[in-house]
Amino acid sequence: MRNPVMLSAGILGLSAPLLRRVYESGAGAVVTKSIGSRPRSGHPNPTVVAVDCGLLNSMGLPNPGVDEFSEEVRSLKRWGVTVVASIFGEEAEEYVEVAEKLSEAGADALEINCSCPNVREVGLLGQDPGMVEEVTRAVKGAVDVPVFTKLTPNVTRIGEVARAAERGGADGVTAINTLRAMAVDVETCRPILSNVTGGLSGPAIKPVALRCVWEVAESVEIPVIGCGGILTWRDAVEFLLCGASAVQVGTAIMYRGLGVFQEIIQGIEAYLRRKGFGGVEEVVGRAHGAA
Ligand code: RRO
Repeated sequence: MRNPVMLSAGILGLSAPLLRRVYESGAGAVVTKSIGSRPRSGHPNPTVVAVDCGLLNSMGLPNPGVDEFSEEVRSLKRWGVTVVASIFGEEAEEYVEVAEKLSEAGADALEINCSCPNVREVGLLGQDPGMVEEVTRAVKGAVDVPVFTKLTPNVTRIGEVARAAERGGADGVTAINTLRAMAVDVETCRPILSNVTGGLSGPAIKPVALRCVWEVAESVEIPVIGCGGILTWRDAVEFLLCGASAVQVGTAIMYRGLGVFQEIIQGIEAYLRRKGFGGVEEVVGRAHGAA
């Protein structure tokens, strides 16, 4: 990666031209929307609602299926984009099928999504350390590229789930996916999302995400990728201090546009200079007293 600020999964992640635009706006790598073995239309509308402190979604894993999406990955690689393919399944075999096809198409790394809050089968998997270990081990055994496992905050002890991913051979863990939440409309007197509940992203979840990154960093030796409510360079540095080696940015695009990547990268560089740090690695985990 040319810098440690990536696009997170789920935002602008279904088409190669859009992902290329994000990369060209400065992201160090782009993570795709989560891809499964077959096409899937997702939940009926409404699937997204802006709430006062972030974005609530219940997309329901819409994606064109791995065979069609492999073409998007091939295009991205022709254009020189660093691509992390996000994958999901209902069991280890399905994850392996998708992992093999997308790494074959040229994905530089894979992110195992076992943490979607909106599809029961996938979300439950990520709450079970045994399943997280099994899926991670199966995917690692099937591909040569680095594998990250993305964790859900919707558990009591996220450090235990991170350790399970590490035992399964993960090269890193991403923390966190969205937080289960809901919104209600006072005029219709009904929940706003068709699926009733959804996943909350954006500024509201940043303190939760920081706590999760802190606990995960204390639990594993492998790198942690921080994600959840990063809008500014200052937010990104907070994640680095808590133990993240890289960060992902998604919902911030809604607030600040694609210029957000350059703003955050240049802000981190200015911070390193002002504080006299030789590089990002001198900041990673420093709040733990480690650096
Ligand atoms: O598609 C979704 O509903 C979705 C997914 Br896969 C995920 O991982 N996180 C999220 O908030 N929404």
